[in-house]
Amino acid sequence: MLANGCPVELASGLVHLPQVLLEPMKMVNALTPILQQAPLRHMQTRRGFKLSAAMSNCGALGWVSDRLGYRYQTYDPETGKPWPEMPVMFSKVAVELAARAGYAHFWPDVCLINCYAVGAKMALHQDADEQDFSQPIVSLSFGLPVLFLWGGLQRSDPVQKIVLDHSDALVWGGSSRLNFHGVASLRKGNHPLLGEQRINLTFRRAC
Ligand code: MD3
Ligand code: FE
Repeated sequence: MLANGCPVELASGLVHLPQVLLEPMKMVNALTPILQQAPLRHMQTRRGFKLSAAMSNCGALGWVSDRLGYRYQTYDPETGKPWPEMPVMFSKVAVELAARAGYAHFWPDVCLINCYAVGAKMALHQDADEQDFSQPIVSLSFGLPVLFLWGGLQRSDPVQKIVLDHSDALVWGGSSRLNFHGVASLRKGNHPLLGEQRINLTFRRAC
C-alpha cells in the first residue's frame, strides 16, 4: 500500500513522506460513495463566514463548524445521519503512516475530507479540538500541489512553507502538534487525474 521512501523530519514532530502512496487513486475513488452519503459543504464559522474549502467526514466522528463553534460529532448535521464508515483501507494507511513517523498506537476515529477549488485556502489555525494531543494527525494530499504554511505555537511566529503534492503525507505530533498551520490559496492548474482541485484527508483521534 505504501512506497518505501524515506520520511523527512522537517522539524521536531513534523514528518513529510513525499510520494508515499502506491495507489493514491484507490483512496480518491473510495471517496465517491462517502461523498454521496455525506456531500461536501462549505461550513460556517462562528462569525458567519463560510470556509473556502468544502468539507465532509467519514468515521465514528466528524469535525463540524457552525454558528455555535467547532466540535466533533457523531452525525452529519446536513442529513442527521451518522457519518459514513471509514474504509478499512483508510485506517490501515493512516496507522501505517503514523507508525513510520514513530507513533505506534494511533487509531483514527475521524477522517476529515477537505476539498479545495482554485482560490480556496485555509487560514493559519491550531487543531485543538481533540482530546489527546499525544496522538498525531496524519494528512494525505491529492491533486494540485499547494503551499503548506506552518508556524510555531504563537500566531505571530515565523511561517515556513513546503509544497504538498499529489500522494504526499504529513504526520504531525509531539512538540509540533499544536503549531499554527494553514494552506495558501490554491493556484490555478489542471491535475492529470483530479483536474482543477486539491483534496486533503486528515486522520485524527478525536476522543
Ligand atoms: C499541523 N488541513 O484540516 S493538512 C485541517 O491541507 C488542516 O487541508 C490542511 O489544517 C489541509 O485542520 C493542512 C496538514 C496538517 C493537519 C493537521 C495539523 C497540519 C497540522 C495539526 C497540527 C499541526
Ligand atoms: Fe489544521
